[in-house]
Amino acid sequence: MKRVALYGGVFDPVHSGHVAVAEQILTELKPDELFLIPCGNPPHKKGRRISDGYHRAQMLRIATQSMKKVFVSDYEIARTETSYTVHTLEHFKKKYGQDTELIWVIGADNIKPFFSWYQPKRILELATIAVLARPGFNRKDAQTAFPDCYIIGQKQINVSSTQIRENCKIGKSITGLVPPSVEEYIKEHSLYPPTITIAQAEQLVKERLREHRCLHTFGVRKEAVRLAKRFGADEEKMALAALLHDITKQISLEEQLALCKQYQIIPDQMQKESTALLHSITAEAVAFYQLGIDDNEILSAIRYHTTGCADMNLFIKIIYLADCIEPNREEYPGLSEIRSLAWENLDKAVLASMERGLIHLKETGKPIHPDTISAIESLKGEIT
Ligand code: DGI
Ligand code: FE
Ligand code: FE
Repeated sequence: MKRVALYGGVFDPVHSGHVAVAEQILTELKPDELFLIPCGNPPHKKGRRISDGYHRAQMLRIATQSMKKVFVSDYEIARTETSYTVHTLEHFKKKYGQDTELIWVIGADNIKPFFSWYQPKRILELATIAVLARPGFNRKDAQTAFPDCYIIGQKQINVSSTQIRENCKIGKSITGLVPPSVEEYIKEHSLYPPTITIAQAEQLVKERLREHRCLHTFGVRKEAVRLAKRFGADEEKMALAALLHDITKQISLEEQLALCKQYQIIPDQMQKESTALLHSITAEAVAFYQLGIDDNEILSAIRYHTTGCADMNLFIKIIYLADCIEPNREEYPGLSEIRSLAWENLDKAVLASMERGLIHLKETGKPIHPDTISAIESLKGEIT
């Protein structure tokens, strides 16, 4: 019977420990093929933004290029929706048919969580589990959970992707922690740039934005931090989001489209035609790829500061609102009402401000972006 082993992970980035595990899977399980499967990239979740799937897969290819029988699967990174293990296994089952044994490799720390994964029973119908032993690992735990499982004796390698990213962020060497070719790739694509400080962000604003826009940006920062205090959000994170929200506002549409191309972002038709919509998308990309910001709350606040979106978090709401009511904003009908409402009821203020924006768009004959519509509908649902 043909045997195919599948080893999934975030691989941001792949490191020497992963490579050692892959070697061990080959020597201990002797599968006909081993697939390394980087997971998809669920956008705008809380926590850290994962690097682009394309780069994570490329690093895996480079790290394992000399290993026979090892392949990298793009299946999960190519899916836009969350990819559950069960979907991946169905995919491989279809590809190889009933006569192939699929082996799903998990870490020992995943034995308990496994049973709260999506459709664990189906997973066990589709695949045999292989558990990576860790120091302090108890064989019985694995065998009780999965009676027919394989156990792979893992060597202890003290390296983690987190450590690698953190080293990169402070300019510390990662030599020896990743294969040399991966180190080269990380440098070449500056995958983990150092995170910009607030002082550096202020400087960047002054360099990239003309005086009027600078004043606006510093006004947004002031207002956003005030609202962060009022509603209990992290003030430093809010300040960074505010400082960077319009960082690409004064580059041409052509340059903005070039940034999209560079970072493999596909804008929709409306965004392609207007810097008013595109600048928030390119600002997010610059923050992530060039300025080393990987915090999803900051990134999503930048990304949605122009239109809003469904189910906005506190950061998105505050940056959206601060953008509209900052002290240097030119007067518009309803501004003072929205300003006083902001202190009392954030949601109502954001909604009022969005509805005011909608009137303006209708008056000027601009098309309404679907995110603007979802934002308003979603917020109305939250308020009532
Ligand atoms: O960048 P700012 O000027 O500080 O403010 P912003 O990022 O909120 O951009 C405001 C511009 O975006 C304004 O010209 C209107 C435009 N805009 C906002 N929502 C939509 C929109 N344009 C279109 N076509 N559709 C929208 O839904
Ligand atoms: Fe803007
Ligand atoms: Fe702005």
